[in-house]
Amino acid sequence: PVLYTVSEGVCTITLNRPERLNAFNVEQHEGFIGALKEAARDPAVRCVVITGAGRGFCAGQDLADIGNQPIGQIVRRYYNTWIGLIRSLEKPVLAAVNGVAAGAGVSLALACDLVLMAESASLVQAFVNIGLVPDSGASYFLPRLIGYHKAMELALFGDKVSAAEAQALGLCNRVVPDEGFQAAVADWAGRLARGPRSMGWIKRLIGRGLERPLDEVLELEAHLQEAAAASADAREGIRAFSERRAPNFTGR
Ligand code: LHQ
Repeated sequence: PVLYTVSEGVCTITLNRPERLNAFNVEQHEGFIGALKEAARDPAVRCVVITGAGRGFCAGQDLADIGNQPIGQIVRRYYNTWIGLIRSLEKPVLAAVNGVAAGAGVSLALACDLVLMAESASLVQAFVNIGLVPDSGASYFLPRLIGYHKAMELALFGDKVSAAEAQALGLCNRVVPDEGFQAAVADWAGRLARGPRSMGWIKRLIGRGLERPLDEVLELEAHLQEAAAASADAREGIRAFSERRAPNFTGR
């Protein structure tokens, strides 16, 4: 239920249960977790794209295939695990939201570092519609991204938010016409895959910047600047600048 490809530094992970709008069952969770671990480990992977097969991105939990584990255990063992893997992966992760995202499918997109939406895609905080609560980080990401009152509006009413509204609210970076969507994703992914090693450290820093107090973030900046400056890519970047040419980064 998960497709995995690597090409020119771009790892594409495709949720692949299109008849259920790529809703999660246990097999898809396990495939997704395995794919994220492999992308983190493989030095040939410089950035990760997460997308969905067919007309949907991800409809959250498969409500017809919840399995027999207690719900709390499913959330902890699967959803919380892959949210943690996306955030701790030291490579940029791009959500290519090709179609509707609902419930934990929205959380998945919001946990990524960049979010592109096709014009016909939409986001639904579906949890309340079935009497549940936001999970997979929705209650962390939503108020940080759009503020308390908008987060409450979305979470309490569970209405469909169009791609255009999502962009106006700050829930995605860009909206792209459907016919140009794959090209726009490939363009951003290619730029990320040609970027320097420091992109992974930038991710760690901006993430900590959201969560931690200033003195701690200042210290982490000093620490990671030391690591970055010692990297082959920074040496190449500084050399290329003085030679007035484009740098050729290798991700090391
Ligand atoms: C689905 C689903 C789906 C199964 C569409 N499951 N079949 C964590 C842990 C444990 C428990 C609970 O939850 C969680 C976290 C969560 O994610 S809770 C939230 C779960 N997700 C939802 O409640 C979303 C339910 N789906 C919808 O509201 C709509 O399907 C959306 C808005 C996503 C799309 O609407 P439409 O574009 O109108 O498509 P559709 O409703 O016709 O769906 C197409 C097919 O996909 C349909 O099957 P069918 O056999 O009739 O073609 C749906 O039954 C199926 N499907 N979502 N989550």
